[in-house]
Amino acid sequence: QEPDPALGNGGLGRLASCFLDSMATLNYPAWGYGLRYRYGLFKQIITKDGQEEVAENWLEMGNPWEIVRNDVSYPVKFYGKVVEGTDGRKHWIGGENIKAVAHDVPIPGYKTKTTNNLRLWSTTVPSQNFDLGAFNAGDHAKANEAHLNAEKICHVLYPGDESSEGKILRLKQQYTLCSASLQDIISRFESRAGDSLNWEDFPSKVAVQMNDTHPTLCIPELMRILMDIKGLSWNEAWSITERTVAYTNHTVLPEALEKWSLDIMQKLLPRHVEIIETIDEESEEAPDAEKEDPEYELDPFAKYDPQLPRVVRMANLCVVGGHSVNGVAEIHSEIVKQDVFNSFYEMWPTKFQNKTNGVTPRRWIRFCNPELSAIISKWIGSDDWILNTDKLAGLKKFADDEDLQSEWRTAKRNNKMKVVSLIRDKTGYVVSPDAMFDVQVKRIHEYKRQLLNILGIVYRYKKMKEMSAKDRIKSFVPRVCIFGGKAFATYVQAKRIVKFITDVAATVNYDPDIGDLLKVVFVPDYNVSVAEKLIPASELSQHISTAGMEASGTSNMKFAMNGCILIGTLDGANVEIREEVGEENFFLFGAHAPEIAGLRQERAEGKFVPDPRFEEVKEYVRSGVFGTSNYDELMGSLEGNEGYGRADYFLVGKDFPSYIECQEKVDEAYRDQKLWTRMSILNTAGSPKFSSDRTIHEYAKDIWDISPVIMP
Ligand code: DL6
Repeated sequence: QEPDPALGNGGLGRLASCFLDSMATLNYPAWGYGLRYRYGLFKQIITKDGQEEVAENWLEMGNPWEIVRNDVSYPVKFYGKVVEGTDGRKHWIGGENIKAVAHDVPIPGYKTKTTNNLRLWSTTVPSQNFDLGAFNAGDHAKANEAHLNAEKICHVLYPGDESSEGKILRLKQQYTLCSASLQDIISRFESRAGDSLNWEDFPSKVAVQMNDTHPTLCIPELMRILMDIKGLSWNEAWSITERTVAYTNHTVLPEALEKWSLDIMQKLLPRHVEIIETIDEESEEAPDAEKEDPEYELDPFAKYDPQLPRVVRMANLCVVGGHSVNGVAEIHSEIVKQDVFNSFYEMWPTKFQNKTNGVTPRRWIRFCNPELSAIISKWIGSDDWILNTDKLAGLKKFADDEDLQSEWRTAKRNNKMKVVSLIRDKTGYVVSPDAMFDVQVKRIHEYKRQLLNILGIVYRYKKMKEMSAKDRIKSFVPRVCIFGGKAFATYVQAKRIVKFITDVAATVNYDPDIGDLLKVVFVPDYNVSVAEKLIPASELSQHISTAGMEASGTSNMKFAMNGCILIGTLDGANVEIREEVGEENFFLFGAHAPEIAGLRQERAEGKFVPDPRFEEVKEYVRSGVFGTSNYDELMGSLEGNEGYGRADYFLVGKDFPSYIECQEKVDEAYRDQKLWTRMSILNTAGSPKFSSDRTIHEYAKDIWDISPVIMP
């Protein structure tokens, strides 16, 4: 009955959850660290004006799954200054002092006694910081100031960072996570080593995997602790840090690669800036091959534009400081090597690896789809597949078996019935379980191209309206088109897309000419619990990002495992899913990654000639069919109208014709239910690779150098 923990944002955090499940199940001695956000990101409410955000108070009723460890807490400092002590060491003194307190969430493995730990930090003040004098003098606000300052660090995930207060808060969050977690790791290392403490052993006992760049400060923080507190030399500390820390890159979008203002960092973390500057100087010995591409030049500081304030590029620091850098799908890891971090790659080719993401089959088949799980176990002959997904391949030989096909369809239909109720409860819309369930659920982002999907739906609707009732029924397969996902609160274009989808729904769903032939639904507040219902009920799912922009995607894997057929571009893990399930069981469309730069150039030069069907659909939207909202900004952004956007940067117009043609093939395939069920079975049978167990074995072997430890 408890709500979902509001600890994450999208695929990045959910991947970490799957990894925790796999690490425990496979008996790897590995912990997760994070912040215990009181309100998470936000709760999404859909109104006639689009998305609204309210605080997500997931801890309102307490959290029965955590153990508060008041005995495990660490001091964390901000601001202050650095002085050199008589001992020759640097001392970071003064400033603001807070305390991070551990909250432990046990992560039990499946069919093993191993239970690992997810340690989440909450922030408060050391008790002596309560200003009793001010309180008794009636200045309650002043007395509470320190508390509020400390506690707000863990109030929300991704606090708005347009203001400088917001930026400082985010940096405080990142540093709190790194500092408290490293102090915790080091204290365990020291207490286990006892009298035979030898810092040289540290990298063979500890591996720190930085999940994207938010924990980058682990690098200077580990250096600081080793040098300033434990008394090691720079060279000793650097060698230990480098061998301990590794980095996973989860995005190549330039705007998502974190850059921190040196000014802010200097004030908040003066000792860390000294350390980063020394790392920078040392790394300058390496050849600077990046002159033509200053955005990604080697050193962690952007010096290329003297007009701009200096920033620290966190990803560069991770690459310099870590012993391993990995992308999260084959195509993404290639882009990391050949493009984003090419000069680093040329210098340190062996540092770069690929670790294709995965998802846990325990949650994403066995738990969320019990009916399909029972069918799989029956036909494979055991439930071993839950621990060994390779066994799923055993379904292949039954793909055309009529009995399996009939059981498979019944399970899908029952799952669809549950979603019919969910949709009615959450949106009021009544949809038919006989229609194809076509789903796109993920964060709302221009590169993920929900706009391409909804414009495809608008095109379909327009064609339906132009036909006689008889032709309409003959020409189109009935569909329920389901969307879900949050737009970041300050991402205006993403919020316009949400509003547009709900406007289309409000017109189409009440059109008596259309009936059950087409329904459009936006499920509010998409989260893991909603995904657990939608994914098992889906028949077609959309993974339609501009090629090269989605690092991996993980819901694509969950859908495929649950016998849902994908329509997608050659991007992220789609590429590998298509290879595994067979190209005839995947609906492919769109431009390929190596073409994208050229296509953008073509647009910029005004050489792109849009398909007449794309012009037609935009015109239709502008004609006001979906209400009086002004869609000029949205449609204008697809036209290279400089006033509105970046000349269809995400190439919706370019891919539109191949997308709608591909959707026609989807209809055709769905009409043949035997063929469709075969494709569905082969998707499940082709998904063994996408278990996070496989991914975790690879991290353990290639990066962490650890083996399973079976608890006695
Ligand atoms: O690797 C997990 C997940 C990928 O599946 C998605 O493709 C990718 O977009 C996501 N990346 C991020 C990066 N975020 N930031 N900041 O969320 O990672």
